[in-house]
Amino acid sequence: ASLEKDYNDIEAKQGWHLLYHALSSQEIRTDAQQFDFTCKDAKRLENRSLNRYRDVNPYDHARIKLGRGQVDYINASLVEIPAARRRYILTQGPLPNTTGHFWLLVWEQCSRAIIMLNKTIEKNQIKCHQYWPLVSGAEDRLQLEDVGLTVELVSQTDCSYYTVSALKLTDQESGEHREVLHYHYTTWPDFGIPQSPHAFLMFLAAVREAGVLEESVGPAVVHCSAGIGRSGTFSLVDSYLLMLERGCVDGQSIQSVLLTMRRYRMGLIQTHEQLKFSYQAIVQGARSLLKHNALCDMLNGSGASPQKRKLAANDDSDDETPPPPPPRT
Ligand code: PTR
Ligand code: PTR
Ligand code: PTR
Repeated sequence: ASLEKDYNDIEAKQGWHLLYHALSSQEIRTDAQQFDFTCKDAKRLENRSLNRYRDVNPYDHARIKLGRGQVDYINASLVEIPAARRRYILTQGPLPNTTGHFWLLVWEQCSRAIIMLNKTIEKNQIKCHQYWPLVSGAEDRLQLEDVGLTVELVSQTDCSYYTVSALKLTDQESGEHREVLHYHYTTWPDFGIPQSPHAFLMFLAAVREAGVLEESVGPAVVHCSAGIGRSGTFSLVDSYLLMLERGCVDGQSIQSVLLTMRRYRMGLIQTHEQLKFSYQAIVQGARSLLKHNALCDMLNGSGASPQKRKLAANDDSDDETPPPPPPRT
């Protein structure tokens, strides 16, 4: 209830823009003294071509180092939210020359899933390399010579606004292989928001149901183009809802959790609309929690087929789900 009150208060004051910018200056003011917020490794000459954007870099203290191979650098950060007992790897969309590094990261960190929130081409520009195979079968597998891995498409399920692929990642040296799930949200523009909180929550529930965010497996890899705007929105909503589910919010506001997450990777959430959307998704997710006790139950029962979820996603006004917060402008 206090969440909704917070939301309505900010909305009544048209306060999203102000709040968003206040958070960004607070990020810079309070945290610089406490943490080692340098990005020295990202700025090394030999690593320059490994960054997609010159202004989006991993902090040294939270960057993930690659083990084997010649390069230990990748633009990726380990984001931890102890209160939610969640960890994610947030990273940029791979470049042609970092695709091997990306898959090595997935292999070495034992990630079970990749959550991709962008399209490879947006506004007529390449925003991410086509780093996974689109055609199934061993003949069409991706060979990553530089890191000794191959990636094969095993199966693919289209759920209208997102696609789930099962990929088989094999270590050439040992012959060991693992399944990695690829969740691709295909309708979330950069610097924009998903079509509705409900659609987003359905996607989140599908990811959760697969168990790939659990503590018992390696952290999921979450990326968009820069790995901060959309990836930050996804992780904040998932974490805060989890804190509500576990009853361990303990007075922490959504803003304070976002600020904590920004200590691990800069710039998480890129616009005031994304911030507002995060609140909407959390408020709506929390309402269904009150009714059903778990987010997944809101989505027409656990074990629902992707097709059933798709149908429900197109119907934002179904009886099960209370009306969303006031529409965005
Ligand atoms: N953005 C370029 C690409 O996508 O290919 C690569 C690039 C990387 C460009 C880093 C500039 C970069 O920053 P700097 O000029 O600081 O090396
Ligand atoms: N588990 C998925 C399925 O059953 O469709 C996809 C999958 C199947 C993934 C096999 C990897 C697989 O390889 P292996 O069983 O040899 O690990
Ligand atoms: N300097 C780039 C820009 O402003 O275009 C960096 C950037 C690009 C930042 C995309 C965020 C972006 O969005 P996302 O993190 O959602 O891919």
